[in-house]
Amino acid sequence: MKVIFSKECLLHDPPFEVLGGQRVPYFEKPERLTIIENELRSNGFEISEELDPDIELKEHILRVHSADYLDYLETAYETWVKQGGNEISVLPEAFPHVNLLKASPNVAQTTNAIARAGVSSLEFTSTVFELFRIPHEGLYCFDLSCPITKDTHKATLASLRVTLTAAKLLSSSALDSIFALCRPPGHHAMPSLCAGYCFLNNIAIAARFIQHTSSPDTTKPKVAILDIDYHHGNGSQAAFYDDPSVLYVSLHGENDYPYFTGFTDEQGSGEGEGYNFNFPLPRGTTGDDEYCETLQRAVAIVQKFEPAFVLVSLGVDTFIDDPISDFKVTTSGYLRIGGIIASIHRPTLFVMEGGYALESIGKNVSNILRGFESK
Ligand code: OKS
Ligand code: ZN
Repeated sequence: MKVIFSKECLLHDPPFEVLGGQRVPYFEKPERLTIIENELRSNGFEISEELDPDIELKEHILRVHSADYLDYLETAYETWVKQGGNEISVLPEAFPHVNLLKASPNVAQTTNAIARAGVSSLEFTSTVFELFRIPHEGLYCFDLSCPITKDTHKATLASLRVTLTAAKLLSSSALDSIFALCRPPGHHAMPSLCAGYCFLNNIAIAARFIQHTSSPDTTKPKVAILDIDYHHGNGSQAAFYDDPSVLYVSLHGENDYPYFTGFTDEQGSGEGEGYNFNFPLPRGTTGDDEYCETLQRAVAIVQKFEPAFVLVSLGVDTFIDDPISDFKVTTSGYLRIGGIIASIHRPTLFVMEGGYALESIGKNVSNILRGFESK
């Protein structure tokens, strides 16, 4: 399997995050990628650092994200520093609650950079915003895991370019699979919100990219997103919630981050009803057998949809020793997981998401890809 990678993805390197009520070293580290890169190289994978320079990122980003959010990501660091913020990172400290917005319609009009980072939760409060005619600006984060450093946006764009280069190669050639080895990850990012280490939703943008760049005389290809990261991809789910041309299927830890989404009764809306499937699995007990059984059911749903392409949100934070997650999948379990995904028999784009057990992350990712290839 061909692997696309870029060293620019390593530039995002915040020193800390706030997790479980504590300041801790940032889990989503650049080393994650270099460890995977090295492991894949020693397993004989072909790794290409040649990115497609012709893809107009902005045009494709705007199919998923809002223009004001993209502008924010581009300028947040500079504005923050100009206003006297520390030079380490932009990190919000205040999130106006929906009830605060109701009581004070001017809350989003602040020009203070600290407030702009946190004035937030547009996705949850957009109706309130419309009701009170609050301008949709400055509303960009819902947790404390997305510090924006000097080079964050550069790394984020590289991450997306890796993904879209891979998507283009897959959709324009006879390849049956390809892996976008990239970070920061994407599946939590919403139209106007960063969260959970994610800034731009790589896989959602890739799905739209494939649909919009496919040959005009064929019908718009159906795309399935299979999300095997430990966490629910709230951003990917939301991007296609009312769209029957993109199926979203996720397996994830029940009652864990991002907490407010990923329930079984989230099945899509309007025309998209019946094209969104969530499989929350119990924390603490879900191991290889339980996981693979549910994955088989998820794969059957994908097969029935008959997608032209399958996009996999590849997280290995389902691993037994992952420091922030609670499943018990083993290194050899990932071989089985790769094999089950291969049984869909469709051109498949793997996009890197989470996974934080540095000692095993390389082997775990490599096993998914090897398991896929050996079927
Ligand atoms: C809390 C965020 C902690 C969990 C982030 C999970 C990131 C991930 N502020 N998503 O797939 O791996
Ligand atoms: Zn995750």
